[in-house]
Amino acid sequence: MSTRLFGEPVRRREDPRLLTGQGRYLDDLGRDALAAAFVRSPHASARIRDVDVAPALDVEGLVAVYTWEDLPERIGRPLPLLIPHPALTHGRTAHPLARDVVRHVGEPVVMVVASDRYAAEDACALIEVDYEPLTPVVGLERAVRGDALVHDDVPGNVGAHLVQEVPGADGRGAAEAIEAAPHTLAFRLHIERSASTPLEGRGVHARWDGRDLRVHSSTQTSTSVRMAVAAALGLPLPNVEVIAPDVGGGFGVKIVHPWPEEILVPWAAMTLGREVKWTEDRREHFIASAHERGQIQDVRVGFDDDGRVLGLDVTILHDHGAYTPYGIIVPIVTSTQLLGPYKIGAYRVEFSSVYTNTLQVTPYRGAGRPQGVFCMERTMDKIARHLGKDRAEVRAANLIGPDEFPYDQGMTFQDGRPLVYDSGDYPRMLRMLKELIGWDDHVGRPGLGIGLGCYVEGTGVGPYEGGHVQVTSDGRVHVSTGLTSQGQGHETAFAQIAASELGVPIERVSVVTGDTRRFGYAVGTFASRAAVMSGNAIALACRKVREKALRIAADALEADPADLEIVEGEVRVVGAPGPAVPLSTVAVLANPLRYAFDEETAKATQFSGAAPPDRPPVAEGDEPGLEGRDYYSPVRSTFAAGMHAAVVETDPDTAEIRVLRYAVVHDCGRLINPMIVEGQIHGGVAQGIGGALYERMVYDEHGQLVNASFMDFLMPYATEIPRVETAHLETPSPLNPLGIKGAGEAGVIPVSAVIASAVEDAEGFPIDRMPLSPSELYHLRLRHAGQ
Ligand code: MCN
Repeated sequence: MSTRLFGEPVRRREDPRLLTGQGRYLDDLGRDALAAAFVRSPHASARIRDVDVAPALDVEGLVAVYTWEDLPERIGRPLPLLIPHPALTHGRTAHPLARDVVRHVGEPVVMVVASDRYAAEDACALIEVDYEPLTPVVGLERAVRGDALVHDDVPGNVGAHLVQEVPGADGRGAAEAIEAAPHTLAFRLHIERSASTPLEGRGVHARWDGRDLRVHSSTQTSTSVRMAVAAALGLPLPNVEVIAPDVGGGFGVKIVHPWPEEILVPWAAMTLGREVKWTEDRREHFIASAHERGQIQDVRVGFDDDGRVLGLDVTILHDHGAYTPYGIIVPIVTSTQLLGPYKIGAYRVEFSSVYTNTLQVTPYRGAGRPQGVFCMERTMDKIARHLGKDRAEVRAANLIGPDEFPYDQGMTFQDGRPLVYDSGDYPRMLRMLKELIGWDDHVGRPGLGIGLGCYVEGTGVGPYEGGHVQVTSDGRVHVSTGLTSQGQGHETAFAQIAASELGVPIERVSVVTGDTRRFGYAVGTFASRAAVMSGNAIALACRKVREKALRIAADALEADPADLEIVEGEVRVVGAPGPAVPLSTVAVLANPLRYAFDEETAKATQFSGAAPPDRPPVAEGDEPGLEGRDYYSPVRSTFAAGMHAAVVETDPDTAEIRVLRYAVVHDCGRLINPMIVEGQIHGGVAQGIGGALYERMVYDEHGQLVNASFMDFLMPYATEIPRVETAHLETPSPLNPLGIKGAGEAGVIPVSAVIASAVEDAEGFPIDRMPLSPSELYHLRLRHAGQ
């Protein structure tokens, strides 16, 4: 079998386990643990006058009840603000349990620990919290009026305000460029709130043995949870382990760290000296985790007769809910990556991020990009319509050329580094897309529409990620990296990288992620960064191991290491089928305590059992063992890109929107595994169709989320998702050794823009808001017909 596995569509090795129910998720652990449950606020805005826990104390099985007052000082502090920004002048985070005010429905007020979840929930139901309801701030229009405040000390509810301006080549600002342009347009776009909604909600399990704390969490960032828990509980880092078991999806919501429950459950486990577990239920996930997407965007654009954009001015109003644990990353990403694959004359973007008495906002797959792409692509379509031009042609007139890389957009990426696109071929990508969907052959007829959308995505954000690779004396390769997996197929893709780098069959490679016992330093899985960051770190660690293996084997083969290669797990002279040294043997030779795993290796190395060292490790200064660790830290992010097109049909009577075809051309640099990337894109497109046509968080004027269940929050079924036709373009990134760009979020990013483009084509009037339900489309038809 071949060991050149990089780029092959290897079947996901984790799937048989996960698909046959062998996965071990958070709730599979700690079957005998005490259960935690929470009393959560039923009000969107209220002062807590009193909490009476007495009625709950007689519940059989009750173990403990905690309010904010019961928490030690270091646990009761407001949770950390993870990504501060100078523009976030009024950042606010919640206390783990509400102190004296609640600011959204679902905010935790009391924690109950009991023998099982039934008892814990019974006790929660008996606890009496006396609230003084306050006027809730719901909706962006209400928030900016500023006549009621979410936080008393945040005037006008404005948490952050930022203006960024990139003048054109002639030095003119956007306002001036728009003023002078032959054509101008102005319009407003709305995107409603949605959420990650992974199949598995959040959950924490903790066990304290008097010295060490072991925490399992359904998280995207186990190392950060570890640091947060250690800091909050005052424990030295080596005494805290955090493990992400199998995680049933995250899609962004599980990057927040620590969640209040991630501090409270371990603290309760330590305080009580018992295992404690909390598993989020679906309603809790809707009202007490995080949402995203809600934004209003006002656009002014100036362009020439060819549709080239001369000036673009965008004003964004972002709803970040009641708290800002993740700072203002979402509107920052929208505003900095809005320009997509285009050369825009002059650009000005301004956003205000405002508090409302709704659930907090943190990144959800795409993280602000779907809103930005919606803005840019609606703009392209409106320009085409205004000029009577083909929509693809207008885009082509604005695309960055293949010889213009590195291309500096003049903005600053969210990590503070310059926003420079590293490589790509956007015109070719557009040609590929047009051919794939049959753009030029599409025959328009009422009710049938075609649309398209383009985007770029900064992926593989730093600062670093690491990899450790160890070859053991049975010839197996053990790979570990600190970031976590939620279903992306890392076990397979990272094994492919290691197998290719080390020249071993993939069956011999095992991969561990998200376990701080195996790898303690990591940033986490988000922002489509795992493949770029851990993939390269693992490759670099493998290269160290390879170098050492060749050096040791060279001794045995009496050859020059430069003349050696590893094929099928054996070191041999390049191109010579003669004598070879298996990596198992090299691993034994690399360890002064020479313990051969099997008889064959014992014979080859003349060592069996734990023989005393007869000589020092192989070379002066070498560490024992055939293993290596390395870190990868990028100079800046690498830019993936994609273009999507869809054909939709809208029902003349019911206004139902059906997606008949969906085509994707995608460039994530060198593909590690095209099948995994396609799976990621398909999943993303499905999530995007959900966001375009079905999913929204509906708050009433009291701040109650009225569709907080899967009965009322519509997700698409497989029946609503067409087969996604995918083509790849591979422009390797010059920024990292493997030439990779990220892929995990890509599928979702342009979907709302693409569907809007297609529905607009079918209906003939502007589509300026997402999601779009049949009843909304019906009312738009009436309005357009003047009724
Ligand atoms: N890949 C590849 N070749 C490339 C790039 C990526 O083969 N050139 C593979 C990678 O090896 C990996 C997968 O594609 O198996 C995604 O890689 P990457 O783009 O690095 O994304 P991450 O692994 O960092 O995953 C995070 C990303 C994000 S940000 C969200 S949100 C998301 C997503 O992945 N959440 C997911 N996809 C998800 N998929 C599942 N099943 N569950 C989630 O919660």
